[in-house]
Amino acid sequence: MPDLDLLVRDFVGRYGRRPQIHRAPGRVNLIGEHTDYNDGFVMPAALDFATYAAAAPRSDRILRVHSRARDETRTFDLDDPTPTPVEDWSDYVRGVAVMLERAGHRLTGVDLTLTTTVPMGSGLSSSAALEVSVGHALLAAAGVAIDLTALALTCQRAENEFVGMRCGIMDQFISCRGVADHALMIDCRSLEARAVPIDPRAKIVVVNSMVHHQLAGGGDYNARRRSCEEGVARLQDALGPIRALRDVGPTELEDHAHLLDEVTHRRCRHIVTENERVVAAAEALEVGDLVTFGTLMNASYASMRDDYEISCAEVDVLVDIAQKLPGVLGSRMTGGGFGGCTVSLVETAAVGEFMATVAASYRAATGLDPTVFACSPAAGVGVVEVRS
Ligand code: GAF
Repeated sequence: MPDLDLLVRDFVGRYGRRPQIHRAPGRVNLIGEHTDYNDGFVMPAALDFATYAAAAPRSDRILRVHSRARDETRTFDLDDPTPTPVEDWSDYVRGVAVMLERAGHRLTGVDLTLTTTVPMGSGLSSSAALEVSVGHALLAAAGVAIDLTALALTCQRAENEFVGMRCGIMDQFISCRGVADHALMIDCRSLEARAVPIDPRAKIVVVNSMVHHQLAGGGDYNARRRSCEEGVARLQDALGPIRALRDVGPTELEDHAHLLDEVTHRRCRHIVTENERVVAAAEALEVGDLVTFGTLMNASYASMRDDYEISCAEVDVLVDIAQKLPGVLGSRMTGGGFGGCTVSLVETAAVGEFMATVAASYRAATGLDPTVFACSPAAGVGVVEVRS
């Protein structure tokens, strides 16, 4: 938790009145990577790391937003007829405002100050935490009753259509609807979600590889998405009107592999097998079968590395170290990929030793100094009371 008194004092000093504070968490995904935009299944948990938006309404239609992390302020007019991205952090703020208005909400001007504890560019969904905290603040300032699933969809749209990153719904959904001490098994087609408790015999440990992860431009990420669309287009000829890779099973895919080029086949194989792994993993966690859950995490990683090709050399080293340490049930990269963080499920009694050993071994192997966090799943977006 950042110093919220300081955030309030900063806000009062800057804008001359008291704010309401909106907190939206980052996330770690336990299993189900790149399946969300294929209408499939994912299983993330919200984190203690969060973005905090201090906000107070104005009497006009101006949005003024200060980022404490960057020490920069931007001002937008909600009545600007041609809002244009400027390719920095403020696009997430403006994009959310634009999409909320397009969804039919009449916003009021707002003064905002942002602060965050989500490590940026580390695959823990700092962008969604920013979008959701701002969206929640803007709706509250306008006096609109907040539907959390609709807010998640609007924030995703801001990222897809304003920022230009064709992300799925996972990050915004978990930031809106996360449940403390639980992961969410989300069906990204129906948007139904069930909360699965994290077994107290194990802890989620996140390790930041310190290899920078940059998805905002969308290049490699969007290319993976295009491969999936290409796969669907080709398989449709044989399988009939399938809407997404969600509608294809592993056997069906193999039976029609000749319709796909080698790379597209591997991309599709990751998605269809990953969907099966998520379903099995949720069932395993629900019956307390942590060994099966961990084995599925390891298989998910192999598939991300070999078929989807979204890992990198340093993360391969980190996962390899983690998977061999005592008490580790499973370990994999989490998030969009190309660097960022790993997630490991570690027996509670072994967590202390794991945290020390994984850091030292990774440092020795790569010269990089990782950060390591033991995490307890947090709740989704909400207002935080500050008494001072
Ligand atoms: C990023 C995206 F934003 C998500 O929608 C998801 O696709 C994830 O990468 C990969 O699982 O975080």
